[in-house]
Amino acid sequence: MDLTLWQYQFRVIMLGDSTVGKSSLLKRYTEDLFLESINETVGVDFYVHFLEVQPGIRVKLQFWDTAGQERFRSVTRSYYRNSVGGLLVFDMTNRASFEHIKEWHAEVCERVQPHKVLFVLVSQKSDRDAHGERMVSREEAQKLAGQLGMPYVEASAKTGHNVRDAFELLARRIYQGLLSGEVELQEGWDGVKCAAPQALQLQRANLTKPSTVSKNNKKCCG
Ligand SMILES: Nc1nc2c(ncn2[C@@H]2O[C@H](COP(=O)(O)OP(=O)(O)OP(=O)(O)O)[C@@H](O)[C@H]2O)c(=O)[nH]1
Ligand SMILES: [Mg+2]
Repeated sequence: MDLTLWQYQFRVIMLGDSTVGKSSLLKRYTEDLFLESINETVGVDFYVHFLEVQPGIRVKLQFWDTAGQERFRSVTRSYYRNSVGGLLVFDMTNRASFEHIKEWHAEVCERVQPHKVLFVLVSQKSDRDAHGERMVSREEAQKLAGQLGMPYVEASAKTGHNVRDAFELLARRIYQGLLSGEVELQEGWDGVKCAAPQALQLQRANLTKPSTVSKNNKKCCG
């Protein structure tokens, strides 16, 4: 079997201040590696991972790992528009990185209109909570995620805690958005690619069809 075969391709962007651990999250997810000293990202890096979102439905996840440093902002901004999903990352031991999340979110939303990016909020470096270094409580981060309308996950690229969950929660959210019509394929937009658009139409139609099970039940119960 050709392992590069996919039904869908989702483009996902990593966003958040410098040193929060965006590249480390991606390294852990795609290579199961963690490096204590890792180079800062210069401009944008690129990662790929394949995921089965449901049996038989294979998705190619293309990640754009942006540099958190302000001096690269004009480069990273050019990647917002063609992203369907984003991981908004802060470091739970760095209060300022949490306070900047609203700004990252507002900046992306403003620039992608009329498109929409689906997000997950990630509180990174959860391994440091055990050492009493947490500066952002779960409750306040959850409250912010609620206000911004996105799920919240606490993760550690160092231990691997919840890393897969964070990425896959986002991938499944995008897939559900596609099936429900919340996410639409559009000419000239590269956030989502679909190998067989007719198959998607069929899946959507099947979802909206009244269930035959309930019909049968009615008949049987009279
Ligand atoms: N303790 C701990 N350290 C981490 C974790 N994730 C990343 N780090 C460390 O944090 C530092 C910065 O990590 P990066 O992944 O380069 O951060 P980044 O967000 O990609 O930074 P930019 O590329 O500059 O935007 C490195 O020294 C990592 O080893 C984690 O989960 N726990
Ligand atoms: Mg980086």
